[in-house]
Amino acid sequence: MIVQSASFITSAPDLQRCPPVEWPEIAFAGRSNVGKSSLINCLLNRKGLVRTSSTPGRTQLLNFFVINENLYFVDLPGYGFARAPRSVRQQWQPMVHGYLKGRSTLRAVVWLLDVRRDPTAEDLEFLDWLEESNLPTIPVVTKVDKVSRNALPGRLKVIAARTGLEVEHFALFSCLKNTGRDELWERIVAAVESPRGQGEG
Ligand SMILES: Nc1nc2c(ncn2[C@@H]2O[C@H](COP(=O)(O)OP(=O)(O)OP(=O)(O)O)[C@@H](O)[C@H]2O)c(=O)[nH]1
Ligand SMILES: [Mg+2]
Repeated sequence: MIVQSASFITSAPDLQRCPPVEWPEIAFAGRSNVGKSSLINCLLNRKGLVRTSSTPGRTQLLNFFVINENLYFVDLPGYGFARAPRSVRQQWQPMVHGYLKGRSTLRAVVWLLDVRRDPTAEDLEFLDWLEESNLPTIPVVTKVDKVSRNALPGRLKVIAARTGLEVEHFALFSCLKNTGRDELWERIVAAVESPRGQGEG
């Protein structure tokens, strides 16, 4: 994918205040601090476009980016940030679930897991919810630069076993090394081009 233009459009606090549906859309979801914003910057080749942070809970709204004037990326606030204020945690589910369920142009959810961490109960709960909602999901294991080549297959096995997904199903990614960028773009483009499957009625 050649990214000719990429820019931030707006932050929305809920589905109603999202920008008008105009283009196909891809959302990025996962635990706080898993690397969603970094991954978007890497896909777009724009280092500082999306704000990243070592402090979990950086992203608290639905952040819209427009790519090549024909595609939206949506950086979602992460879940599982225990130290976030209660008010933030209580808003998360209606905001994120409401958006994911209600956005007619959403083509897929890119769902991230950290290669070093075993998927948590919250990860599994979110995956279950995606499956129940019939939302096309592109699972990604990110930060693969953080484990050695030898350790990687073992980590992937654990992650696959816990999630019930096949190892081959995961796209592997590293923002640091630019690993997996082309493959993930291919899967995103395929999702954008295919009409939404079941669940759309
Ligand atoms: N080594 C390495 N570090 C990464 C990678 N991706 C992200 N990080 C680091 O992980 C931390 C969190 O990254 P973010 O992209 O801000 O994470 P996020 O998922 O957007 O976090 P929230 O907005 O809090 O939900 C930052 O310190 C990043 O530099 C990667 O592929 N490799
Ligand atoms: Mg973020």
